[in-house]
Amino acid sequence: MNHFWVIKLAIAGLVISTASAQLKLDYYAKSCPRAETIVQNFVSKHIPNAPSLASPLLRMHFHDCFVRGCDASVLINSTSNNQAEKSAAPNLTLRGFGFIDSVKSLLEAECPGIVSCADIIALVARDAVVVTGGPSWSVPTGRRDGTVSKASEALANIPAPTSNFSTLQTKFANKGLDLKDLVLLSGAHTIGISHCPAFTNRLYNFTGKGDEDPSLDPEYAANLKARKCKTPTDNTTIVEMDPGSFRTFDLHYYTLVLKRRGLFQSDAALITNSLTKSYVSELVNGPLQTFFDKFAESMVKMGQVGVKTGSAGEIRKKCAVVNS
Ligand code: HEM
Ligand SMILES: *[C@@H]1O[C@H](CO)[C@@H](O)[C@H](O)[C@H]1NC(C)=O
Ligand SMILES: *[C@@H]1O[C@H](CO)[C@@H](O)[C@H](O)[C@H]1NC(C)=O
Ligand SMILES: *[C@@H]1O[C@H](CO)[C@@H](O)[C@H](O)[C@H]1NC(C)=O
Ligand SMILES: *[C@@H]1O[C@H](CO)[C@@H](O)[C@H](O)[C@H]1NC(C)=O
Ligand SMILES: CC(=O)N[C@H]1CO[C@H](CO)[C@@H](O)[C@@H]1O
Repeated sequence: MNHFWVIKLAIAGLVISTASAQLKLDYYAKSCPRAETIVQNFVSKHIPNAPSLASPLLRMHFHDCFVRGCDASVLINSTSNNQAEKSAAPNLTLRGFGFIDSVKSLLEAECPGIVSCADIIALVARDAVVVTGGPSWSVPTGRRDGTVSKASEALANIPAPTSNFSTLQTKFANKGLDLKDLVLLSGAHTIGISHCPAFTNRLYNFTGKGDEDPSLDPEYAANLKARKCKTPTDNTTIVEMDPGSFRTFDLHYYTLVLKRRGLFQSDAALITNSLTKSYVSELVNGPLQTFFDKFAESMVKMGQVGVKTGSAGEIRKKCAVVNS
């Protein structure tokens, strides 16, 4: 074999090994052909009866992907010698673990040991968005489940609601996501709720002088203090992030952000940078379908962050514990 062919074969080998580290559409076509239908049917049957679950199921995919890649590490229970991601502050308010377990049971009954918990999270997130009136998209599958989950890594990788623009930019860039992805994925806040502690600093003591965050619409701040987070220590009241349409996937979140009514500093940060600010305006002024298409693209991108494929990781039998 001459030099030329050795190089060509080496390149082909590289291409093949990268390709095998990728997800693909309809990965379960042969191994579990009804998998996606089973997930979709379960979501469309149960979410209308428990509409408040759609949003945390979408958020779960985000939290999963930002820590060790989309490998269902977010689902692992803590043990006596390990504080898992679940026990980290950002996860205190995650919900929907039982929902994922129910889907997993159905899939284990259909085809044991085949469908990963990580793929279930990605499929459920997509199908939950659809139920709220949002876009649908094809979810590349073939993720494998990780075996490690650490609370400290959740804290380090998931942006806090108090994050400023540069922190958001960095934390997204660390996952291969750009500023458009940041704007589009923040659009997930068009559905769901927050607890007061994620933003009470903006209402009561922004700089340690008993002041409000000047970047929050003062009328809205007054309203939140009078009707929602009545004391600085309230940790139980919930607040709609997109009041008026918090169960509908629409553009209204961005309208609020432009009106300085984004609930978190991280929402407000989107208009502190000229590029992201103009992108927010562009989305608000564009057709809903453009937001839907772009959001879907960013979800697919987020869903590929650090995925484990091939023989990496495992297919967990129970999503909350690694296989023994
Ligand atoms: C840009 C950085 C982000 C920050 C700082 C952030 C922060 C937060 C916080 C603090 C909450 C409220 C939790 C609570 O108090 O109950 C929340 C809720 C939520 N987040 Fe984000 N988030 C971000 C990006 C995302 C992304 C990328 C997604 C999904 C694509 C997402 C989806 C959601 C959803 C759907 C909820 C509502 C959850 C519910 O109703 O229980 N967020 N987020
Ligand atoms: C953003 O927040 C980080 C972390 O708190 C801080 O170090 C940085 O100085 C802030 N950047 C700006 C521009 O305020
Ligand atoms: C605001 O924060 C400062 C500094 O942390 C603290 O000394 C002060 O007591 C707080 N004020 C209120 C009203 O909570
Ligand atoms: C809320 O605050 C109370 C009193 O400070 C505390 O006992 C409780 O654990 C907190 N709950 C949550 C969900 O953080
Ligand atoms: C994981 O933890 C939850 C909450 O503590 C518990 O209900 C569930 O049974 C645990 N799952 C497994 C498989 O141990
Ligand atoms: C859903 C979940 O697992 N929440 C946990 C978050 O962390 C706290 C404190 O470690 C646990 O008590 C919760 O069970």
